[in-house]
Amino acid sequence: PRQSPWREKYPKISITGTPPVVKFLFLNSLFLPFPRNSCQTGPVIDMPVPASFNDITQDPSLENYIGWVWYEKEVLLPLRWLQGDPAPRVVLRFGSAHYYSIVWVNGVQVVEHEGGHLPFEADISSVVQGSPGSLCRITVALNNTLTPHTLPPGSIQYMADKSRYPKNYFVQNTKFDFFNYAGIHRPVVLYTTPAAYIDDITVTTTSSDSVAMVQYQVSVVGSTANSLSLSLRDQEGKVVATGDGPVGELKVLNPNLWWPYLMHENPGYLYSLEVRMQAQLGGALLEDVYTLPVGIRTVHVTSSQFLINGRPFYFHGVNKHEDADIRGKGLDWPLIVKDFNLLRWLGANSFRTSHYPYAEEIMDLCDAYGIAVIDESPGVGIKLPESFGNRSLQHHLAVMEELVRRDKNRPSVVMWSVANEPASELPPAAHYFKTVIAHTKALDPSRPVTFVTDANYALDHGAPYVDVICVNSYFSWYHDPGHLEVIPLQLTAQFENWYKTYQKPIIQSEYGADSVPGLHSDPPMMFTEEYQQALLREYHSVLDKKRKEYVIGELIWNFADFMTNQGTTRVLGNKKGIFTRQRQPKAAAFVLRDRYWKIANESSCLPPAITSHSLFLK
Ligand code: GCB
Repeated sequence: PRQSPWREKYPKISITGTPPVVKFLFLNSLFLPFPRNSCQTGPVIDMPVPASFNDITQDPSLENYIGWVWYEKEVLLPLRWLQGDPAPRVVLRFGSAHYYSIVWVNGVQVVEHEGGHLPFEADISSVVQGSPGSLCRITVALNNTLTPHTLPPGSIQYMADKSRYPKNYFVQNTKFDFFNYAGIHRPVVLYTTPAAYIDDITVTTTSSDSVAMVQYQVSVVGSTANSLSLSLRDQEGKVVATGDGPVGELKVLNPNLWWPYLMHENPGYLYSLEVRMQAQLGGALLEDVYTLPVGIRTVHVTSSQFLINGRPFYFHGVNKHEDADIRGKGLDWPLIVKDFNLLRWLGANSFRTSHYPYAEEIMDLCDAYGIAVIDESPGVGIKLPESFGNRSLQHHLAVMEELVRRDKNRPSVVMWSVANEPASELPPAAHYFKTVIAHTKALDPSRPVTFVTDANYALDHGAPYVDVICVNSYFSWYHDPGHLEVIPLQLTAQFENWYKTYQKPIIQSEYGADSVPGLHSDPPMMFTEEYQQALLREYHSVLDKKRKEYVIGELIWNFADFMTNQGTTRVLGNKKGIFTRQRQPKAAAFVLRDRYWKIANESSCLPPAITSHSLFLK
């Protein structure tokens, strides 16, 4: 159907995640000053949203483009969004855009946002309500430049040597190992709320065997005279608890707990919390209803264990990337669903959102399937001394606020990771990580906090503040390449040194080897499928000893091959995937699959006859 002022085409945000329908035009108007008039920009090209712009055309300058790009789209809003007394609130929301965004509606600036990977939105009611029936123009200016104070940080290097580089030549340097894809990466939606509306809900849960408590806090904006009622339904639709008011506690008898995949025959159990608000506004009675999925579970960390619902949890999982052919970091439903099927095929119960927050659509499926998540901020590659200063710190705190606000109610999120492989051996890292971690804990006292380190255990200034030590190592790859025989000694020493120093549980948060699918050698040589398998097996034999003590998890680097900057150690990207970028298994995937199912079957929580096939489909 075609849209018209009487037909709603742009879906209200729905908790089930509506596939995107908005397509933007990308305006090829680099470096034009703004505000500007779209008819002055010259030729435009079609640019799908969501997608990275880099790989969409045949133009190499767009692939590696750094600077401002413009998107524009005209839409018609349904008349009923623009009328009424009071009229509804109309909101324009971006799931994420990389990196710095300025948004105008009908030429009026409505929002500015710094940072990719996280949502932002603008109340555009006053702009659109004046002109019912006419087109509404949405314009976005987006800049992907990374500086020492962005997250992730980067730096622009001008090449002044005129004998070697053209005039004004510069490159974007980064200290992370994935392609700096840019564009409007996640769905853009328009939605309405009543003029008085539910702005935020916070839910935490506690439980004993037969009783659970769901603590809630609701904030309403737009009215002070309002009433709130809450009801919690189980998966059969039966109301199991009710409450009222902005703060309170719901009591659930004989709760169905939220369990991770492979830890229970019915993982990912979600209740549904319906919050209903009524408010009097200027003689009108307004009602807003929001339904939040709620998983009842607890998380605790001891000196050697990670407990979910009081039972030891071992992370047998992966690190991922949002990355694919053509669409780059653009959200892609078929890929998302394929990846969850592969995770369950593999017997993986967890992943880390290396190295930035993933799409809400992905997180929804983690909640529903019981995949435990270490939710990582975009704090990757914090290496420059100036990136530990106050300006960077303040931005990092703001990013943690956005991330916690977005994901705090997700049962799948069992730990926050504030950074990956920062230069934590630098003395300013102590104050920096103490502050970021304390702030994150203040925002969310219910979850442990970590960051992922590759620093020497004796020199790391951030480790004193984490709840769990997450350590990355690449023995017999970046160190002693080709020497698989060093792994048992070096990996054992790694674990023992960290544990002796901190007496905190440890996750092997990365390990792995590149392999080019189809390359073979016996004895194994680097870059072959056999070498990747052999390296994994060497790591596993040490992990098997240490997981009986204080090692609480292992996350392979990486789930799938992914694109990086070009360089002498990267052949069309990083090849440490156990799946190719097109999601076909390499030999290592079968090694890992055998291992993960074996570990899952050891758990006393599982029925004995569990097989990969019986749990594959939920
Ligand atoms: C790491 C990084 C990760 C890289 C990986 C590698 O330590 O955390 O982002 O991709 O090593 O393969 O070099």
